[in-house]
Amino acid sequence: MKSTIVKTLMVCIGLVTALACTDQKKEINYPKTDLAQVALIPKPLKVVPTNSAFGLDNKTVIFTNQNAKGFKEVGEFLATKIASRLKFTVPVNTSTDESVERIIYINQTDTLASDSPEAYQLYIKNDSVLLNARTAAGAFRGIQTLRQLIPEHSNDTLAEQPMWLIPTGKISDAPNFEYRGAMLDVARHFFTVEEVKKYIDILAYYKYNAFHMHLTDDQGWRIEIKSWPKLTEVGGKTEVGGEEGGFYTQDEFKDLVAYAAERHIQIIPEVDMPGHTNAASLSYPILNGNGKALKPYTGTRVGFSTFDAKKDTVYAFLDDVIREIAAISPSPYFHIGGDESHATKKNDYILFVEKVEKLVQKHGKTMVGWNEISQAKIDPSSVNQFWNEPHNALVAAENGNKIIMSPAKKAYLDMKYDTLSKHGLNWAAYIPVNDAYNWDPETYVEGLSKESILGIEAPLWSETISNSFELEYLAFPRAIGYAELGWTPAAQRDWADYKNRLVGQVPYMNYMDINFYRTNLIDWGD
Ligand code: TNX
Repeated sequence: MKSTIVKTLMVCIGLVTALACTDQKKEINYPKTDLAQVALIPKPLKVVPTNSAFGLDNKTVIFTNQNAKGFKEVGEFLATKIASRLKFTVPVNTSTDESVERIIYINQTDTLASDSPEAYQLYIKNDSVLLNARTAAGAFRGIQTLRQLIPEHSNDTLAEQPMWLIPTGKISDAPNFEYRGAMLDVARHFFTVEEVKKYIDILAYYKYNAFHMHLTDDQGWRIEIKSWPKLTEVGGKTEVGGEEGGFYTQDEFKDLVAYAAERHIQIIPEVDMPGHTNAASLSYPILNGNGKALKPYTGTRVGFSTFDAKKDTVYAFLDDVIREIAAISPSPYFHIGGDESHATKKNDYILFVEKVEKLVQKHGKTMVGWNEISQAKIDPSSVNQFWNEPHNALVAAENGNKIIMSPAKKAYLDMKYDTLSKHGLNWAAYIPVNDAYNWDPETYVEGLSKESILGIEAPLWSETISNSFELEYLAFPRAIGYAELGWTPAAQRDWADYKNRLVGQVPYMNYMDINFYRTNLIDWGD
C-alpha cells in the first residue's frame, strides 16, 4: 500500500488539473452534491462545481509537502479539527495503512494565478482533495474553506462507517485586502487567555489574519513589563465597574502570540498614549501630565488623562515598554493608540507622537496609530487607523501612509445592534447586522484610493462587556460579515445571498457554543 500512496501522490502532484488520484479500492456511488450551494464565508473568488462528492471518513489520510515551511503543521491543524468534530483520526504524513482509500494533499506551489501569499486553490475529486498554496498561510486559509465544506451530518449508508460528503469541484481564491483584523479591548475589562483564544479560534475559521489587542487604557494596564513592575501590580488591578481586573504575564502573552501564529494570525499589541493613560500614571505618578491628583478609574469617560510629553523620564519609560513588548511580539506592527488625547496640548501631542514613532522604529517595528496621529509629521511607512475623521485619513494617505479602515459608524463591534441591545454603546450609530455588511471599505472615505488601504479591522471596545458570553453577543454575527468585507471584492458581495450563507453558519456557531445575536433581520430557520 505504501507504494500505492506514493504513486497516488506522484500522480496528484504531477497532474493537478487532470482527473488523477483514482486509486480507489471499491467504487462508491456518490450522490450529487453542489459545491456552489455550500454556505462559504467569506465567499471565494471562483467556484466551479463538478457535482459529485469526496467521502471524508476514517480511511482518509492527509499528506503535505514535506520540505515547505509550515505545511505539515497546516495538515496537523486540519487533522486536529477533524478529530475533535468528527471523532476520528486522520493520519498526517504517516499512513502506511492498507485501508487508506482517500487522500487530502496539501501542496506548495508557486504557480497560482494570484500573487497573494494567502491565495489557494482547492481541487476536490472523488478520491482526492488537492490543496495548492504558495505559502503555509495560504494553505491555512484553504483548509478553513475545506472545514466549511464538511457537512453537519454524515451519510451513513454509503460505506460501513459514516462518511461526510464534500462536494467536488474547483475553488480558486485570494483575499481582496492583505490586512483583515479584529481588535479586542482587554483594558476596560480584562479577558482571560482562554477567552481570548476562543475568539481567535473563531476569527481564524473566517480567515482573519490580524488580532489587535488594546492592552492599556485609563482603567487598566494588562501586560507585564519587567522593568516597571507597578504597571501590573497597581495598574492591572482595576477595570470598569470596579471588578478586580487582571493582566497577562509575558509568558502568557507569548502563549497567545504562538496560539494566534498557529492560525496564521498576527497579534498587534497596542499601548494607548499619550491619553488613555490613567492606569500607567497611577502606577508611576512621574509620568502624569495633567497636573491633577491621581486615583484609580473605573468609569467610562475618555479624554481626561495624559502623559507629560515634555519629560525625558516619559520617553525612557516608553523605550523600556516598547523594547520589552517588541521582544515578545513578532508582528511587524506596534500600535501607539494616539486617540482622544483631549488633555494633551496640540503641540505636545505632535512632539510626543513624533518621538514615540522613533522609539517604535528603534525597536524594529512599524508604528500604527488611530487617525489623530496624522496631525504629526510621521514617516510614510507608518500606518493610520481610520475610526472617525475622514479628513485625517486623507491627510495620512497624502503623506504616503497606508490606512486600516475601522469607521465607527459601520465597523465598531461595540455599537448596539438596535435600541433593544443588551450590551453596547450607541454614540456612533446603531449597527444592525445588515448595516454592518452593507458598506464598502474601498469607497467609504471619498477621495481615498484602494492603493492607500491596507485593509479593514473591526474593533470591540469593552466598556459594556466582561466575558466571552457578552463578547460574542456583540461580535457575532457581525464579525463574520467583516471577514467577508476584508476578503471578498465588493462586486461579489450581496446581502440577500450573504444572509443565506450566514444561516448556514448556525451549526458551526452552535458547535462552538457561540452566543450570537439572533437578529430578526434573518430567518434563522427555527
Ligand atoms: C472611542 S475609537 C474610543 C475608545 C472607546 C470607544 C467606545 C477610539 C480610538 N477611541 O476609547 O472605547 O470610542 O466606542
